[in-house]
Amino acid sequence: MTVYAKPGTEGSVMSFQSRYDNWIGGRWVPPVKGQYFENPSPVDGQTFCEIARSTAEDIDLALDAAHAAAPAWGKTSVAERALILHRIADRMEENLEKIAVAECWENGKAVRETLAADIPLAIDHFRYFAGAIRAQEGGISEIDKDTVAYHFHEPLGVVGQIIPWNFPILMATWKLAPALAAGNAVVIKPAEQTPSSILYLMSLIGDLLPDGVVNIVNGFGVEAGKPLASSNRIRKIAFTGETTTGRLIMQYATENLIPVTLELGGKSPNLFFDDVMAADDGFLDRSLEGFSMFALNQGEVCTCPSRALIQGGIYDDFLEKAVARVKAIKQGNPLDTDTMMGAQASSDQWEKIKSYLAIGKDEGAKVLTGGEPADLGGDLSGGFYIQPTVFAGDNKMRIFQEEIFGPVLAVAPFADYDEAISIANDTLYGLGAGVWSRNGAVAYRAGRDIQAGRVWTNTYHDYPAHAAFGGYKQSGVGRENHLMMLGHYQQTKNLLVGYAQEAK
Ligand code: TXE
Repeated sequence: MTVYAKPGTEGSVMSFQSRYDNWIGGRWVPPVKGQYFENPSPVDGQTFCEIARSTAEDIDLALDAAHAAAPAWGKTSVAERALILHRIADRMEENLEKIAVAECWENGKAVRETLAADIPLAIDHFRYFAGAIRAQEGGISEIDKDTVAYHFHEPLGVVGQIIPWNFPILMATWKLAPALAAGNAVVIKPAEQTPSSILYLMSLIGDLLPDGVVNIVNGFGVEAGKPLASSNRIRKIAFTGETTTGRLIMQYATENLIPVTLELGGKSPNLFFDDVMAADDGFLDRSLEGFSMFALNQGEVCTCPSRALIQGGIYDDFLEKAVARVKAIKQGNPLDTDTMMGAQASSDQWEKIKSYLAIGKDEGAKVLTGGEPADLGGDLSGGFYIQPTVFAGDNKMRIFQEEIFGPVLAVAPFADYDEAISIANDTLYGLGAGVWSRNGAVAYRAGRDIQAGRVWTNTYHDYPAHAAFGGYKQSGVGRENHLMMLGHYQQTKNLLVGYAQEAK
């Protein structure tokens, strides 16, 4: 067990600056209006730095820098861009512990996850797209014996990106790596709840990129996000966040006729068929682990398996074991490597989750465990903690239909396969799902019948860079990760060439 020291205190592996300006054109640039906002850590509720509160003027400066950088960056060879992405990955790996502690302190998530998952996945993402861009090929169509159509991938130019607070570094990486690999210059606006870990990262890797290729402008949604998303100086906008905000982003983009990728909310079902309890072997244990995944990252995951559907024949027995498993989740100081569940990312999110605990109780759902905020006492008493909570109810309840984005699970039984699929699909969302069964045919059919962009089968919450990720229905537009992501950051140039010497 290791307990990391609080950033900036004696023995800590890293410290934040007390104030962060924007990162524009390869240097720190104060906000034009000179305003800053406070950034508290959800671990203890105390402000640890202040952040540029940017407006349209700052977005314009960042767009100027990006436009100045884009032509040259777009013309670099793919080998050169790939090398830079590899160098970024290497630098991050050398500083993994520091970035992991920064991410933990800013977001409240457990350091054992940032060390083992968030930051290693981010590093691998740069490496994956460094390889992907070198392997990408164009195409040739033979129109007739003298005429050839060549297809080239060209960058879009300058792109805008807006990210949320649940995985600050990983979400930045999911957007930056493919955009940069494809040769675009970027203006990115982090979430106001987690503005500093990406700036800390830039202080480590900023020198590896040409000036202006990546620009980071912080601030609030309407003040800084909207001027970026609605600017006619970007050729694409990529967004991750709430579905209602995604709708606005699409409206802004419509005005400028630019492509949009949206990664939005979810209410993912996790299905447990009777046969998971056929024997008390490793498979059952794995399924119980899959059940408890709703609490990973404090439930602040767009694919959080927030609805568990359990077949009638095993409902009581499986649930008894599963609830015991949830009770064993160790909640505590996020800087302690033994801690499995940390703090919710912000006081607003904490309040939202508490309101859903009340809603669930009011609508008659039964609390099987948890159901209250958690007071961890001592230095952590000002932090934003919630007990991992399991409700039993039915799929018409609000706690089954609305995205809570916290460690709150809603459980219901199903009688047979058809009912399982019908409940699973009875949602506005379609981002993720889980299926647990030893029967390959059932698992395969369920995977195809559930209307979601990602269905995990006998596993959950794996995020490899080379598997496509994105939503059906109200969960989004387009995909992230995987080679196909490059296409969202490129446009196709067709050269149609006639080689005939004589007149036609
Ligand atoms: O999201 P917002 P919030 C869900 C989750 C959460 C809820 C609210 O249920 O409880 O959304 O979170 C920027 N123009 N998800 O309020 O507002 C904003 O500054 C341009 C799911 O944080 O969508 C931030 O950078 N930008 C989700 C980003 O959008 C605007 C992850 C996300 O903020 C803007 C996060 C505007 N008008 C929340 N308004 C997931 N799918 O993973 C806001 N922003």
